[in-house]
Amino acid sequence: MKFVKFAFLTIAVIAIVFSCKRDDDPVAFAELRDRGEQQIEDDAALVAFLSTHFYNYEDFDLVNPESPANDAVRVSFDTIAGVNADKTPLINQVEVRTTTFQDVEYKYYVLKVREGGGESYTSFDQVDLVYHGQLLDLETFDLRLTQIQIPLVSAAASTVRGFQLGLPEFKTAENIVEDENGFLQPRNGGIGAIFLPSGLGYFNLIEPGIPEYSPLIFSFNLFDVVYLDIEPDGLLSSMEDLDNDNDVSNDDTDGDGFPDFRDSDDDGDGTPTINEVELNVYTVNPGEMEPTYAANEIVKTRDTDSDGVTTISTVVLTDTDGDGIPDYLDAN
Ligand SMILES: [Ca+2]
Ligand SMILES: [Ca+2]
Ligand SMILES: [Ca+2]
Ligand SMILES: [Ca+2]
Repeated sequence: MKFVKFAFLTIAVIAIVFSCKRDDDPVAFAELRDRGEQQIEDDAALVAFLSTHFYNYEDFDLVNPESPANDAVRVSFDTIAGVNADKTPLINQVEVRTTTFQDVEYKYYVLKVREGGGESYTSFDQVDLVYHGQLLDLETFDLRLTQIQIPLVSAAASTVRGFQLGLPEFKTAENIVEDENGFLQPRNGGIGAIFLPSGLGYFNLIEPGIPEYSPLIFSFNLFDVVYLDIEPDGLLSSMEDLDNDNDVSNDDTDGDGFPDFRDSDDDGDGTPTINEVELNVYTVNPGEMEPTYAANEIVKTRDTDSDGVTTISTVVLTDTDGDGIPDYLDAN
């Protein structure tokens, strides 16, 4: 479900979670360390943090996570000490995830306060959220209190790997409602945090406020998603991860150095991809039957408006010579 965003909520700023920089930006790197050794150190630091800190779980209605009372509550952290000595440590509440990145086995941690009742998305889409980025000493390196739209992977820049992996575990808001002050508020969006080793963060890259080899904490409230088609060629970026390894940077059908998700002619045969697929848009009124799709027709997006009218956008991967390779990937 798409909702209208007010202009004041859509402040377009480049967030610090982009790890790739423009060519004219100065980039500073610290001396390169061994990824495997750094990971051992980072995981120990993360476990120590999670064992000695708690989050504001008492501010949330965890009996009814979908309660509107949770919608505007942000996750925050504090040390287990003094009057907070009896709090439950994060280590008892997070979920452990593993992933292989740059040939190293990484662990990161996910705190799911609420999964969210809206749409799912992939590591290659654009999320709309508020977030707080902190170091393990709880120093803030980035804070977005108004909604910001961040492409997890785009042609020019990508978020850190841990962000790409962690965010899609949460869903967007289910819908939007007007609050008592007349402002539109997202309802039942994902709320949580991710705790990342430096190897899934900036590693040896030195960013403002982020020393090299810093584990990172991001806490966030999810609102909306845009399914990205970067070039655009009619195929969502998420459809261009041909080997299904959750990485679109290594799928380059014609081997020209431009991965398919930002190559407007994937097979390099001189005919743009968008001319080698068939794009359809269907409008389904309430009570009407869904269209019957072709065998090689893929639904890209489905939006239902407030009148119950659903707009479905699809792409047909035509295969003219019937050899099993769709035309856009078939240079012959
Ligand atoms: Ca595309
Ligand atoms: Ca891939
Ligand atoms: Ca290519
Ligand atoms: Ca082509």
